[in-house]
Amino acid sequence: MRNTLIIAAALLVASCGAAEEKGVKDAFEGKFYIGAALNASEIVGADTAGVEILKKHFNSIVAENCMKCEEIHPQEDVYNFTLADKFVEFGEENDMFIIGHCLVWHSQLAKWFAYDAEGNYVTPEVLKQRMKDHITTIVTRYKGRVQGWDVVNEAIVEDGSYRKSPFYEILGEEFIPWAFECAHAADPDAELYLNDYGMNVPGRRDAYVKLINDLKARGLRIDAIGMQGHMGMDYPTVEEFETSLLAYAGTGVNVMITEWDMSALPTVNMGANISDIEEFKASLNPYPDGLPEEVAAVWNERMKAFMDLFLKHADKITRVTAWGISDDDSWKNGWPVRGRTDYPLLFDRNLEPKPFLDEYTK
Ligand code: 9MR
Repeated sequence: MRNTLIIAAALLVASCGAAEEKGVKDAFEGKFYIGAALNASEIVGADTAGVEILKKHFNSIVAENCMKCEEIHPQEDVYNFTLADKFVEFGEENDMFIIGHCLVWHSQLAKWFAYDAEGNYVTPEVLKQRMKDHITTIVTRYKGRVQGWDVVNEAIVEDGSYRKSPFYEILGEEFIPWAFECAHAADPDAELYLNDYGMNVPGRRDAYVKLINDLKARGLRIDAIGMQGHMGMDYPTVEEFETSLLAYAGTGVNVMITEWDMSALPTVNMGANISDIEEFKASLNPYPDGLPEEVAAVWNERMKAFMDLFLKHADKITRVTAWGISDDDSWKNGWPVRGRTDYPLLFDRNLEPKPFLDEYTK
C-alpha cells in the first residue's frame, strides 16, 4: 500500500512537471498554429535563447522584414535571398508552417519599383511586368516550402477606400487580382492571403468583405484574411474584433490573427497639444523599469479575453501569430514614439511566458 502511494505520488509529480513544460503550441494543438515573426538575429541563430523559446512554443513562423521588397529585391536586377533562405531552412528543419511576408506592399517598397529613370511613375504595363517578375521569382524559389503568402498587405484604409499607393495609382484596383494571379501561377499549392491592420474598423471591414467576394467571383485563389492584431489597452474591443472576424469568415475564407501584440503603454495621440516636450516624453514612457503589477494584470486579462475569443472561433481561425517572441524584440519599443519600453508580446524580457498563458498551458 505504502509503495503504491509513493508510486502514485511520484507519477503525480512527474505529470504535473510535464504539464508545466507544455509549449504554447501544444496547448492549442488541433485548434490553430501558434506563430511568431522572426527578426534577423533569430534567423541566423545569434539569439540562441530566443531560438529555444521558438522551438518549444511555436509551430509557425513569418519573416518580420527579410522578405520585404526593399530587402529581398533592392534593385531591379538584384535579389538578396541570404536571410530569406535561412529563414525558410529554419522553418523546414523545425517542421514549422512557414509564411512569406509580403509580396505587394506600399511600405518598404524598393525605390526603383514603381518609377522610371526620370523619376516618373512607370506605365501600367511596366508595373504589371515588374510585379510579375518579383512575385514569380520569389514564390518559385520557395515553391512547396513556404506554405502561405501575404500576397497584398495593407491595401485598404479606414473609410474603405483603396490606399493611394503607387500600385493603386498606376493600376487601380486591378493590382490586387493581378498579384493573386501571379502568385498562384508560381505555386498553385501555396495558400494566398490578404493582410491588414485595424480590421475591426467598419469601413475597412466592408471593403475587405467585398474584395474577398470579388476575388472569389473571378475564380482566384484566396485562402484566408489576415487580421493583424496590433492592439492597445484601449483598442479594439473584443466585440468589434469579433464582429469583423465573423464578417470575414462569412465569405468562406479562413481567418488568421497575424501580427499579434498589445502595447501596455498609453496610446499616443500625436495630434495632442503638448506644451512641455520632456513631460510629454516621460508620460508616454511610464514603465521603463518594469510593468507595474496592476497594469500587467489588466494587460493579461485583455490578452486572455482575445485568446478566448480566438478559441471560441477556432473552427474559423487557422493561425495566431505574435509579432515577435519577447518584449525586447518588439517594433512597439520604437513606434510611434522612439525609445519607449513596451510589453506587448507573449514572453517577457527574461523569456518567461506571460501569466495569461498559464490558463492554457498548465
Ligand atoms: O516589425 C516591422 C519593423 O521591424 C519594420 O521596421 C517595419 C517597417 O515598416 O515593419 C514592421 O512590421 C510591419 C509589418 O510588416 C506590416 N504590418 C505592420 C508591422 C508593424 O509596422
